Amino acid sequence: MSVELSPEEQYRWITKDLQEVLNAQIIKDVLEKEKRPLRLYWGTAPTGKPHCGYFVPMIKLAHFLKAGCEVTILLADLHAFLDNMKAPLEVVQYRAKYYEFVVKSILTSINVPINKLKFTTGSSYQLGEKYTLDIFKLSNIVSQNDAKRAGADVVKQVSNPLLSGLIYPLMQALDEEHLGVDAQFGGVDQRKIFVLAEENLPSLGYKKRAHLMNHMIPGLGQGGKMSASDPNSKIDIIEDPKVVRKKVNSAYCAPGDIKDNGLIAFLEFVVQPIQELLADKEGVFKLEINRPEKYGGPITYTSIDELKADYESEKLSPVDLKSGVAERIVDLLAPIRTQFDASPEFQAAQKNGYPEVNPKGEKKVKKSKDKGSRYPGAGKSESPAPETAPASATETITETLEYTKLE
Ligand code: STL
Repeated sequence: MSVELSPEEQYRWITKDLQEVLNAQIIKDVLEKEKRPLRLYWGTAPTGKPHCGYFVPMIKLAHFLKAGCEVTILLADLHAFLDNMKAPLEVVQYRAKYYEFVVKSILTSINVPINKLKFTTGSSYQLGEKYTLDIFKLSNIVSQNDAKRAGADVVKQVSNPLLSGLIYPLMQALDEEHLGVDAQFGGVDQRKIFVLAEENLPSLGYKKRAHLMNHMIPGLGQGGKMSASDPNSKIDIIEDPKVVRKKVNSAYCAPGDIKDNGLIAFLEFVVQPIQELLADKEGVFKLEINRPEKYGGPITYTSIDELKADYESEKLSPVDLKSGVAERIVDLLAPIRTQFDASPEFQAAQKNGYPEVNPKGEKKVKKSKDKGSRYPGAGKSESPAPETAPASATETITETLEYTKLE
C-alpha cells in the first residue's frame, strides 16, 4: 500500500512509462517535503463511445493509485459540448454517466480498486460565479491566437472555427485550480493546453501545476490512425467478440513492418502493462497465438521483443498476429461486457447517450434555433434525471451529423 512507499518509489510509479513530465519538482516537493498524497486529475470529454484506447490512461490511473495519489476524474461534459457540439446538451449527461461506468468497469476488470477515485462533472462547478469570472479574467490575459494554438491538437479543426474552441482551453486551464489539484494528467496531445495553464494561472494569482503526459498510441487504421469516420479503426469498449475479430482482421498491418503497427502498439502499451499490473511484476508478457498447424502450429511469446523480431523477419505473419491480438482484446473486454450486461443503469446510459440515428433513414429533422435551457446541471436539484433521453435527442444528433458534413 501507498503508506509503505518511499517518496522516490511513489514518484517512480507516478511517472512510469510517461512520455513527458513538466514541473516534476512540484510533484517531488509534495511527496518529499509536504509528505502528503499527490492530488491530480485526469479529464475526459464524453463525446463518442469510449474505445480500447481508454485502457492506456486507465493503466496510469492504476499507477497513480498505487502511489497513493488522490485521483479525480473529470467528466468534462461542457467541454464535450464546446468541442464543436460533439455532444449535444440533451445527451451529454447520459454520456458522462456512460463514461463513468466504462472507466469504473475497465479499472475493476484489471483489479484496480476504485473506492478512492473521485468522479466529478464539469457542469457541477463550471457554471458557478467564481469560475465564470475566472474565464473572463483569463480572456483578458490570453490572446485569441494563443488560445487557438493551445487548442489546435485537441479541439476539432474546422473551416469556420467557432468561438467555443477558444473558450475550451481557457476552461481546461482553470479546472486545475477549481479542482484543487497539484498536477494534471493527459495524453501528450494536451501539451499546448498544459503549457497555456502553466503560463497563465499565475497571472490570476493561482499556482502553477505539474503536468504528466502519456504517449499517444496509434489506432488500427492505415498509418496507425484512429479515425472517427472509419469505424474499423477503433474498437469500442462494449463490442461483440465477433466485431472485435472483424475489426482486428481489417486492421492495417503490413508484413514485416513493426513501426506504425496499431496491433503491436496495443500489445506494448496495453496488453503488457496490464499483465504487469496483474502479476505485480515488471517485464512479464505472454501472448498465445493459435496458429494453424500448416503454418507452424500454436506459438507462445513471452517477450514483446521476441514477437517484434519474428514479425520483422516475417516468421510471424499479419494473419497470425491479428488472431493472437484479437483474442487478447476479446479476453480484455469480456469482464467489462459482463458488468454491462448485469447493469440496467449502464445500459440505459449507453442507450440514452447514444440514441440510434435515423435507423430507417427517415427524413432529417430541421435544425431548431432555440437550444433551450437544458444545459447540463439545469434543474438538477428539482427533479431526478429521467430514465430515458428527451425525444429531441435523436434530432439533435442528426443535426450534428449534418453540421459535420458541411465542413
Ligand atoms: C477528448 C478526448 C480526450 C481527452 C479530452 C477530450 C480531455 C478533455 C479535458 C477537458 C477539461 C479538462 C481536462 C481535459 O479540464 O482523450 O475529447
